Amino acid sequence: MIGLGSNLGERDKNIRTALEKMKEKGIELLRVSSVLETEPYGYTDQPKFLNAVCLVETNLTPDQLLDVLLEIEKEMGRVRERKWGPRIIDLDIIFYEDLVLESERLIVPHPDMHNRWFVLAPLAEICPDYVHPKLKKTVRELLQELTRRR
Ligand code: A4P
Ligand code: MG
Repeated sequence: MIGLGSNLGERDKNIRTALEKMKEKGIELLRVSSVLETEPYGYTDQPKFLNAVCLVETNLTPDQLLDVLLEIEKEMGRVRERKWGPRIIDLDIIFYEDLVLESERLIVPHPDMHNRWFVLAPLAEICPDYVHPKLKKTVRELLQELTRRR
């Protein structure tokens, strides 16, 4: 499961381009959520985001998948400036099957996904019953909890 976000330039086009590039690189898109406009999270003094998530099928290992995603970000001209700051495109691995992985460069499931409406809302659209392998709760439950907390 991959999360997409953009809050610079032609945001909708950036999301579409990233999806196209994933396909070109042999990542099969099984389901793609709606694209939602979301309030910036973390560093809030920045433009609104468009966010989406997609369920993919790939033979790539998590590390290889991350490499491909970083390559796409680079091809699309993303420059890393501020943590949580504005970006043309941000591609995150949210889940990888029911794998739990914490290495130097990659943490799966994404460590903050359960606190992020912009991840959980589109996820709930395409896979509400998916169980978070570490928290042992469904996406639907995580979204309900977050909504209650907000
Ligand atoms: N990395 C570790 N785990 C992962 C993973 N599961 N998926 C490492 C992808 N990357 C992972 O990422 C830095 C490094 O994280 C990668 O090189 C990889 O080795 P980054 O995207 O360059 O860093 P960043 O984006 O500046 O910081 P961070 O904490 O990753 O930010 P996030 O979590 O990506 O959040 N508000 C709204 N509404 N919508 C958004 O999409 N996005 C952010 C950025 C903030 N606020 C937002 C949104
Ligand atoms: Mg990221």
